[in-house]
Amino acid sequence: MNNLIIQKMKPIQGDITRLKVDAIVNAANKTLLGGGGVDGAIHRAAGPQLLEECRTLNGCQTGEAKITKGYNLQAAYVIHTVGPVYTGKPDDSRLLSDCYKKSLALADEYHVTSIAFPAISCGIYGYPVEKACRIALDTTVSYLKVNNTIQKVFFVLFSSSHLSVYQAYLDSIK
Ligand code: AR6
Repeated sequence: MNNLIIQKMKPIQGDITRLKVDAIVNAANKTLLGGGGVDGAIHRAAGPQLLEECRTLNGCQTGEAKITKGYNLQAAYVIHTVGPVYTGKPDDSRLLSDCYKKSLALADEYHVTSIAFPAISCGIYGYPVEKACRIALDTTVSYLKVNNTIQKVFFVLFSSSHLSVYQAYLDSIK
């Protein structure tokens, strides 16, 4: 059972803005009006229409997700989610798990079959990647066990060290 699910999940190294998938996920902030890191890269690649649509959304709470079109991206949709700023408190993991759950549920609602996640909260928001990786992968496995629309989930890591962390954890839960 786990193996069939895990075959749908693929960690890769690269730039998420270049991926040909139905939806890419943005690690945004509560304003949804752009920022640094992957958020800045997605807005640059999608073009100014993305910001225009984001302005109509009235922001987003931590652990929630909202969807827009992808504009100049290869992806049809961008799912914007707001990860927690890492504090070391129990709420961190719940909120980070919510980001994955809510993003996957929104993707399903829009009949998305392939989706790509960055390492939400692992940059500017300071979440240790070893901890965040377990939450990302465990939450996705649980979701895919009970929802069959999404066929492929990419985890797009910027560095080879982050890729190794993801690959090792995925191998350990096979
Ligand atoms: N493709 C894939 N991963 C990337 C890319 C890319 N093009 N660019 C960066 N990363 P961060 P956060 C990695 O800081 O921690 C923004 O200003 C990066 O190496 O983008 O959730 C928002 O507006 C790291 O591993 O997101 C918020 O204010 C991961 O993506 C704040 O940053 C996430 O790093 C959100 O912080």
